[in-house]
Amino acid sequence: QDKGLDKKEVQNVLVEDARTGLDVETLKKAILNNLFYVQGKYPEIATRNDYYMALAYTVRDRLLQRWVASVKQYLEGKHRIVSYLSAEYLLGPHLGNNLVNLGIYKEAEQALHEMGLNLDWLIEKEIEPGLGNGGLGRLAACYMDSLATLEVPAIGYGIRYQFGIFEQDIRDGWQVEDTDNWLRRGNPWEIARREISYDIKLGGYVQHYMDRDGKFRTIWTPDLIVKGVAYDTPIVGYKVNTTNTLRLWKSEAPNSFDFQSFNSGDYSNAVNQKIICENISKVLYPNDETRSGKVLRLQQQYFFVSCSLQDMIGIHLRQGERIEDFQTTFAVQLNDTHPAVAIAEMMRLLVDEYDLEWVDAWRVTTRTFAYTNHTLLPEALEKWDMELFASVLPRHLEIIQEINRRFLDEVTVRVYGDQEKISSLSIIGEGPRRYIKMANLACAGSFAINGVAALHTELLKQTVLKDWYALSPEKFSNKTNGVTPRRWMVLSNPKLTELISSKIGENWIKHLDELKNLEKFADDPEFLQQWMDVKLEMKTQLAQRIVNRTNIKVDPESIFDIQVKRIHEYKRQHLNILHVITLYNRIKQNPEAEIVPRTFVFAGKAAPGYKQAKLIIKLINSVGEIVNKDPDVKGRLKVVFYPNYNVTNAQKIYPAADLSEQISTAGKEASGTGNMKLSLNGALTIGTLDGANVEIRECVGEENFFLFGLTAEEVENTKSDGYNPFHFYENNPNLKLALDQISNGYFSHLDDTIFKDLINSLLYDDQFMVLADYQSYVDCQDQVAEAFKDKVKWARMSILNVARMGKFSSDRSIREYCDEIWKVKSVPVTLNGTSSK
Ligand code: CR1
Repeated sequence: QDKGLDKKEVQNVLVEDARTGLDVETLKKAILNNLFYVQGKYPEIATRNDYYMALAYTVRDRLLQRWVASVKQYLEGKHRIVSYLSAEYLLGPHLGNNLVNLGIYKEAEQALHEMGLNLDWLIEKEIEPGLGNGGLGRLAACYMDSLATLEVPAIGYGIRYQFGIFEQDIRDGWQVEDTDNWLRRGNPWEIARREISYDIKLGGYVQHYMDRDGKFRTIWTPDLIVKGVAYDTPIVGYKVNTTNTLRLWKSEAPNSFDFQSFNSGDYSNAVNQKIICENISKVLYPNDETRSGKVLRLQQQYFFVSCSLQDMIGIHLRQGERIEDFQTTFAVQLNDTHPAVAIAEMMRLLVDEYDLEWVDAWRVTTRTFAYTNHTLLPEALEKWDMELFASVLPRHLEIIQEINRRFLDEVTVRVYGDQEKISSLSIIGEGPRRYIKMANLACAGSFAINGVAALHTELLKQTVLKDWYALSPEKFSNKTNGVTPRRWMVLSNPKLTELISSKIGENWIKHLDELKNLEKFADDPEFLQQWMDVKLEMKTQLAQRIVNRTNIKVDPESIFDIQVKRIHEYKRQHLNILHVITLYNRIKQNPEAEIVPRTFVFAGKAAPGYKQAKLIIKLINSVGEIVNKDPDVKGRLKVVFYPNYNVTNAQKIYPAADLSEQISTAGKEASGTGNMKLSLNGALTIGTLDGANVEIRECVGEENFFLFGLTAEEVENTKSDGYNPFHFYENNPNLKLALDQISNGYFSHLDDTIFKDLINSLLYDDQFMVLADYQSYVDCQDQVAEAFKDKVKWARMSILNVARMGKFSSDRSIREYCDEIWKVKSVPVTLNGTSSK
């Protein structure tokens, strides 16, 4: 026996070896070690990418150590695990974020510096995984960060798309899409778990028979089987050991795939089958808040949901638990309806595969799932044509019909046979073609339903889910969205982070409410000056990027007026551009007019099939072309469309914003999260009473928020009173001039056809009340300009905004989900006897 050996000593030696140590010297050694043994290079011939990979593996080793400790700890006790089901995760680059969360950013910077390298260059080498469209996917990523930071056991499940959201280029002012081959240089952040895989059936037919014991049995004979393979990415919390798993499924041809028997020696057909299998996780659908009734999309949804549920059941049973108690091991959150087929799949697994009685299976299912709704837009509500659905998931159609039959039986009594209510609650829609309503499936099968901002939840209860609310009010609650201050402040805005911490310490990074301690410095002249200095520096950096990327020179002293988000009519980028044109016309009418210099920055992708959104991009660029080069303007106005908006670019843009444009038609933006990130980075908001704007304004104070426009209620009333946009056009000369210029080709080399559809839809339909809100918006913008003239006062408002944004941390959101929906507790993970760095 090695009695003389001090066990503690040995442990310390082991963990401080080159694989896991966190000090500068050890990091240096580890980087070189990985450069040599993973990349197979020595320093003289290593490329920048080799060094990026060496550093990434160095970081990954440290993540793995915590990951293993987390898994071990989770399996040792009995803890309820959060399972987040999301078709999208918009993660953003990992390297910088992992360095921040491990608490070794400075150390890594120093280590590289001593090796003659620069951390920023390596960070810029990373291609971000763009596995999401916009807010919904980014929210999932912020929530994964907060779950780990709050030490909550959690697994995120999704799809490992080989191609994420398209890359956007602008050519001749138009959006051009290019494929996003994000895996082309490999991915050091994932671990392929070849041993974790499941077979997924698709298509075919169903047979029922009675077995010898008189029990009804079901056999589903598919016409295709695909295999889902797990790819795991560790998600480490901020300065804690907790490292959760993001498990993304890749589709492949199954092992047993045998082209001999499958198609008697038809080799090319066999290859085709392989391609069909791999196609399922090939590409992310690039639509945001619109649905596409494509078979492949339903296959994607079912594929990842079935893999995930089979995986969870395996984890549950391996703990020695009974299948009937599944809900004690997992709380499963449905991120919108994209994974809602999980409710039918859970029933299938329990009834067909695990032999539970229907009522017992339904009890387990309805104690497992909770559903978050992310939009009120009717075009986003997922509906599947019943025949199409049956061709992909024949067994699930039967199950949904049975769920619906039992459900409507119960409901009929409760609504006293009110046919209108019954058909509104039915999971199956009637009409010339029958269809399946995924939101209704989600509501029927979930124990909790939530919206993503206070106003949104109220509108849900009053409109789209009205009858559901009447039926089960206790299921409903609001969970206002939040964003992670780690990525959106510490990583993206280190200067502001440092300045804030110099006054109030670093606690705010995990307890964002503590930002309120900044309020007492809002009148401190030195602090005000430092605040303005940081903002100017960030603006100068963005100006440099803008000129590099677009050749447009902008003035860092001007107002940086920023609207960055997906391009959509309801978000009203065209309202913003009408204001630009209005300012331009003021200058043209009087070149000496007093105009506070502004730089308008737009960024965002349009769904490739969304014509009006693409036209809006073209309009922004066309107006920019005229305004930016007009000598009368004397550089006072600049319009920039920054291409390829993604997480990487967002991190560079937010810190430089003075003004945050949150100008959606009231009642349309469920929450917004860009509004939170911009305000947290010191921008003041101009916005409508929509989504989380309402709560942001409540927090920052109405005197620090530029409010305009109709309320959600006024929008509805205006519409039901017979809204006539043409009336606004005829009666407002500035508005008329701007619209006429667009249609006449003033901004498009006299081509008077390009913007016709856009203008017609504004003049004769204007669903999103652009014309109704125009004057209120322009007036409000005039107040913005006036306020900006007093730089110190503006800075004071900016500080107060930041100080009062504490509520909008995703930590707060996740705490609410944990306490009120999931009923899960944190499980601190210890490493060498401690639970945090
Ligand atoms: C909403 O439009 C919200 C995010 C996250 C979007 C946006 O207002 O902030 O979700 N909805 O909750 C969406 O993508 C499919 O619906």
